Amino acid sequence: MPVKTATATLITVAPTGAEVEKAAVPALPVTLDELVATAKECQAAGAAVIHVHIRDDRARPTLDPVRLADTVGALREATDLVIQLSTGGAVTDPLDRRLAVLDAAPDACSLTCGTVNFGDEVFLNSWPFIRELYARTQQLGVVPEFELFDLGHIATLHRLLGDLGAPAGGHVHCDLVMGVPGGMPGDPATLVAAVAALPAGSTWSATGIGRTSVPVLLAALAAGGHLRVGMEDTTSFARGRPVTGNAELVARAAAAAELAQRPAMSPADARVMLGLPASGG
Ligand code: KMH
Ligand code: ZN
Repeated sequence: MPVKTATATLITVAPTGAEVEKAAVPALPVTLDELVATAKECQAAGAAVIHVHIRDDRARPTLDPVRLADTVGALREATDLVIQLSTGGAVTDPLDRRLAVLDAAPDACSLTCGTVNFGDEVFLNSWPFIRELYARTQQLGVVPEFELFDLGHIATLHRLLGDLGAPAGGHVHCDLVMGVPGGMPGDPATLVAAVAALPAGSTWSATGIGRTSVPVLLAALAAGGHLRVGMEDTTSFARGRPVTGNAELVARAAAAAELAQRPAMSPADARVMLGLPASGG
């Protein structure tokens, strides 16, 4: 069975991330109010999933458990989006804090399947950590999205599923994160190679970092995949034109999906595809 091609396009928005500085990009949503406002706009523009990193009062990345739980509650209250918390955090976050993200009871979480050079830093994901995080998602019923920054991460994903079995919800959904300096390049040939290596029956999205964002978006649509966009991944809408807000990235992705004859998927349909219950909480 090959990887699945859908008739609609799941759009995930990654609005904040851990790397972009608010001082450099004032449109970046960093407060809870800004995040909720962005989430509502992005849902209206066609997003079905939100990939969440949070910031502290000084706009620095944090994995504070109370803030995470408050964020999940506020997003549930204000939107129908599937709430996916980042367990990747920032490269400086300790592993125990990253494991504890699941205690905030999100619908879903990111789960990166390997270590990768990350610009001048290292994004550390050892096999024991990946295994422990995955086992916790299974125990707590949090649906993982497997983040794949390199082709070797796909081999680790196969090993993980072989060792520990199916994820919560029973469905494997992956996200190809392309164009990170140190990871796989964001080009069509690499995307096709990665998709060919994915587990049978899985679904996948792709995102391209920085200037690879539009080529990866177009390649993903052409190859039958889903999309992730957002200011975590790119702060430039076009050459010399900064992003003014996440919703315009979602709107562009939704328009491209429409053109590809696979319009944006609703949050309710995303829940069905990902194996989530009909409503969160
Ligand atoms: N901020 C990166 C170090 C994830 O969210 O799971 C990791 C990252 C992946 O963004
Ligand atoms: Zn992230």
